[in-house]
Amino acid sequence: MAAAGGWAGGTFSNPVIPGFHPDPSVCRVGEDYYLVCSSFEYFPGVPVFHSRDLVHWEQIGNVMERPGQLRLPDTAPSSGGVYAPTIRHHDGRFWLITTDVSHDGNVLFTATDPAGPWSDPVLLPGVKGIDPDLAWDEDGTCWVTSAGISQIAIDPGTGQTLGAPRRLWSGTPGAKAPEAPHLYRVGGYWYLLIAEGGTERGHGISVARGPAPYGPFEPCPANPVLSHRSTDQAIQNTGHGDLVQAPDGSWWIVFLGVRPGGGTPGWHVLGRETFLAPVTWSADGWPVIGEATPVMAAPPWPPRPVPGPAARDDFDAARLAPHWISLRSRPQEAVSTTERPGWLTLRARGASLDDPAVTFAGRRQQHRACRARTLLDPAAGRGGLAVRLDERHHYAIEAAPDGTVRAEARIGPLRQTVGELRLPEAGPVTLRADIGGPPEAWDPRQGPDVVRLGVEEPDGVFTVLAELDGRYLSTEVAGGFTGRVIGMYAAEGTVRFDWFALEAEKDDAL
Ligand code: 6LW
Repeated sequence: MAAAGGWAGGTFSNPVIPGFHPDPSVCRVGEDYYLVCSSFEYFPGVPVFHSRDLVHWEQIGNVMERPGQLRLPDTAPSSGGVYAPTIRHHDGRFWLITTDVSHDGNVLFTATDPAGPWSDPVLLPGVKGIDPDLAWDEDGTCWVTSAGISQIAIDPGTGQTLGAPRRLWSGTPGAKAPEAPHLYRVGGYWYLLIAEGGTERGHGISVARGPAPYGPFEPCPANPVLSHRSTDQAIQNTGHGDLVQAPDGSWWIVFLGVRPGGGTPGWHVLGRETFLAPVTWSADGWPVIGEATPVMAAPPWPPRPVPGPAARDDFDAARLAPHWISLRSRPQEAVSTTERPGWLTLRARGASLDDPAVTFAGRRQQHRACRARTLLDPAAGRGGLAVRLDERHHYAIEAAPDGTVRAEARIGPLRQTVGELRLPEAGPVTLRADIGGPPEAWDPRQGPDVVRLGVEEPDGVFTVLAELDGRYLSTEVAGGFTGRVIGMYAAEGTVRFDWFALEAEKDDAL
C-alpha cells in the first residue's frame, strides 16, 4: 500500500505521511531528510522516516526498539508513553530528544545511522516539560527548550543540566498550551517556533525571534503563522510543526493536522497525520507558511518515490518490519516470526483487547477506505483481527479453536458480542475488516465511516457479521492523541497468523 501521497502533474497530495504520525520533527543532512513522530503507548517507539524529496517517506526504523530504551509498564495509559520528539544532526551525529511521560521523563539518544541502532537513553531528570527541542549555539552550548515555553542548558553527553531553567515566552496572550518549541538560527536572528491553542480545532503555530537562543523574543505581528481554526478547510487542527531548508535554499514545514469526516462536529479516525507546506520569508524577515491543502504544488525538484510498507506481510522474515507496533512492550516469547517460520505466533498475556497487556501486533490505518485481512490458525488459542483506538474503544473479529467466530465491540464502558457464526469445520480462517465511507445520505449526524467485520470464504465471498459506525473509534469519542491501529491479537493460548494484508480500497481515499 502506498504510504505517501503521490506526485502527479506538478502536484503532490497531503498528508505526506498518512495515519497516526503526529508531532513531526525533521532534519536534513545533504540531500537526505529524516523525520520522526510521537508513538505513545506503542512499542517500538519513535518511528524514523527517510525521504529525498520531502513528499515520499519510507520508514527506516524506530529509535526505541530495545527493551532498555523504552520501559513502558503495563500501567502506562494509552496516549501516555512517548511524546513529541525532536531530531537534529550535529557534530556528525543524529540526536533525538523526547519525553516518556509514563516512565523515564525526558530522554536523549544518539546514532550515527538514523535507521539505528540508537544509543541507550541518557536520562534528563533536570529537564522539565514535554516537547523538548535541542539547539546548539555558536559557542557550543546545548539548549533544551520545552513546553511552557522554558529553556535550560545541558551537557548532552551526561544529561546534566547547567544553570537554572528560564521562561522564554508564553505565546499569544489568551491562547492555551504554548508547546512544541523549535529553535533555529536564520540570518541574524534566533527564531522560536511554537504550537499554541491546544491540539484540537483551535491549534496553530506562532513564531517569535530574538538576538540569542535565550531571547529576548518579540512575537511575529502576523501570529498565528499557521492555523485552520474556524475555516472550512478539509485539513483541520493544523499545528506542531518543524522547519527545514532544502538544498536549493527553499524552506518547508512539516506539521500535524487531521481530516475529520462525517457530519457535525466531525470525527477524525486516522489520528493526527504529517503534512507538508512551503515556507517563504516576508520582507521584514518573518516566515510565511503557504496554505496547506490536500493537493499541493509539488516542490521544484524531481520526485524520488520510495516503497511504502508492503500491503501484505507473509511473516517470512526473522524480524517484523519497522511499521509493526505492539502495546507497551514486545516480549520475544509472546511475539515471534521464527517459532513457526512463515507465521506470526502470538502468545496470549492479557485476556482481551480491554487488557493493557494484551499481545498485539498491528499497523496504523493509513487510508480512509481500506480492507484488512488475515489468515489465522486458532488450533491452539483464541485471537483475532482488531481495529483499535485504545483499551476502551475497539472492534474485533475473533476466532476460537471450536470453530466459533465472534464480532466484538467495546465502546467506553460497554462491551458486546455483535455477531456470531459457527464455521462448518474448525481450522484456519480468513478474518476480514472493511472500512469505508458511510452510505450516501445527507444527515448532519452521520458518522465518518463504517467498519464491517466478518469472515472471507476461500472463494472471496465476505460474510459480514457486524457493520459498525466508525465514530466510536475516533479521537473525538475516545479522546487522547493517537489514531486507529489495525492488527492481530491473542486472547487465549497461542494463535498463529499465516499472513496479514492491509489494502487501500482506492488510492484517492487519501
Ligand atoms: C504533544 C503536544 C501536542 O506533546 O500534543 O499537538 C502532545 N501537540 O505538543 C501529544 O502529541
